[in-house]
Amino acid sequence: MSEVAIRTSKTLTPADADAEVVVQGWAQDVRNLGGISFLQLRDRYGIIQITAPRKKTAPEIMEVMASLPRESVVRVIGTAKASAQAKSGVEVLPTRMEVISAAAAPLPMGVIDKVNVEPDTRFNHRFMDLRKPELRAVFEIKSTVLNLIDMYLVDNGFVEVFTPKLVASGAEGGATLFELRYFDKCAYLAQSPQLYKQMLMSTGMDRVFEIGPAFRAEPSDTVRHVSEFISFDGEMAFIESQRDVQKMIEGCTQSVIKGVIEQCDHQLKVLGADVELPKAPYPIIPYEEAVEMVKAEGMKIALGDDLGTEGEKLLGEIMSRQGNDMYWIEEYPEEAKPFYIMEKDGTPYSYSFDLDYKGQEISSGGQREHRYDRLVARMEKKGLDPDSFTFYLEAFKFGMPPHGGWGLGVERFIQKMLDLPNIREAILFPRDRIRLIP
Ligand code: AMO
Repeated sequence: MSEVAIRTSKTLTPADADAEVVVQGWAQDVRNLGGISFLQLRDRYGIIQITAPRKKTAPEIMEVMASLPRESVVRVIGTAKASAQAKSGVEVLPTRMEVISAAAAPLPMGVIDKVNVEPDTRFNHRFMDLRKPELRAVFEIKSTVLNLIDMYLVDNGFVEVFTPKLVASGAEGGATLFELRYFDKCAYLAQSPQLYKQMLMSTGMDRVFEIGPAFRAEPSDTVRHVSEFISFDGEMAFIESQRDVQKMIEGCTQSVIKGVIEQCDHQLKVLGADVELPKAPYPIIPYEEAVEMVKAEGMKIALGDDLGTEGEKLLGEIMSRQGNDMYWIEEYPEEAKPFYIMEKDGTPYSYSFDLDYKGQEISSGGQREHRYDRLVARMEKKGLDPDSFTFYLEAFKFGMPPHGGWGLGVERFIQKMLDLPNIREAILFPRDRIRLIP
């Protein structure tokens, strides 16, 4: 007895002609035309056409096909036949058909229907939404991005670490902290690994990175804010200046985008996305200059003000006209930056930077204040109580090298790389002010 070969839409080819094969997937579409029935069977990679001519097919299979609800999971055993009509050049004539899991009707939303479905309906039934190949492609690309980040950082001597997500104090301002009960204490969900990655700089582990969830109680309902995102953080000790940090991010983002272009050809096609490698080195725009640039384009802004979404977008347009998709904005006013950023003495500025991609901030970082007294003074200046940060400050008292680092929002990076209209398209189950389910 010949063995039945398991095939997917990727591995079934005209070379299988006349072989007995087994294929399985979701019944995307069934057409019963009297003398012949067609089933479009969808799997991870695409579509397999099942063709059942009445004269050559067992009556019980014709019966199953006549009443098969769309999106049911089906296993088909049959004979592969070369076919000029089937897109892949091959179809399967069924000899057995098993409905493994019948789908209820009506479906909460269509998978192939071209009607515009409201985003809320899509996200409410995300498991069904994600049956669309172009939506799943984003997550295959995201997985490649994370893999490429890992490889680049490990190649550059970084150690991957995991810091607590249940924490006693926040690093990025009280307004966006999620508070929760932790036994008999109050705790928070980590907004970033900031305090921990810095503490690690005093251990001798001089290059660390972390890719993990970060939580922000963001009240703003925008296309680039969510309350849970994946943060890619790095911290490096013994830096000469923030330039060392910028060089690392630049190398990493270049390597990742290049890798996506090389490895995700299929996914990019399915998505209809055209990814271009941003021109490097990325131009560096001092904050003061950035303000002048957007002012010259008519924006009302004064030195010291936040560029805001409007300023970032406008700057993105100016930079895009010059052929630059990625660029740095650096040396922000120290007042606008968190306590851990080093001040640029004798100026109102700081050793800080943002990395913007097509008019949107995707990363920020800088050189840290590693001198204990200066750090405590900066905390006090920001209205923070150093006593609530004792565990962190202690690491600066007993030998802390100069250091710097960054945080990069993985979904914002992917959003811009793939030109997705909303950050939520790069998150399987997004969380925001109104969404906690599914
Ligand atoms: P920052 O607060 O700028 O810096 O955050 C770093 C990056 O994280 C992403 N990000 C978000 N993405 C989606 N939704 C949000 N609500 C959200 N908030 C932030 C952005 C942003 O650039 N500790 C510092 C980093 C450092 O200095 O090392 C920090 O967290 O892409």
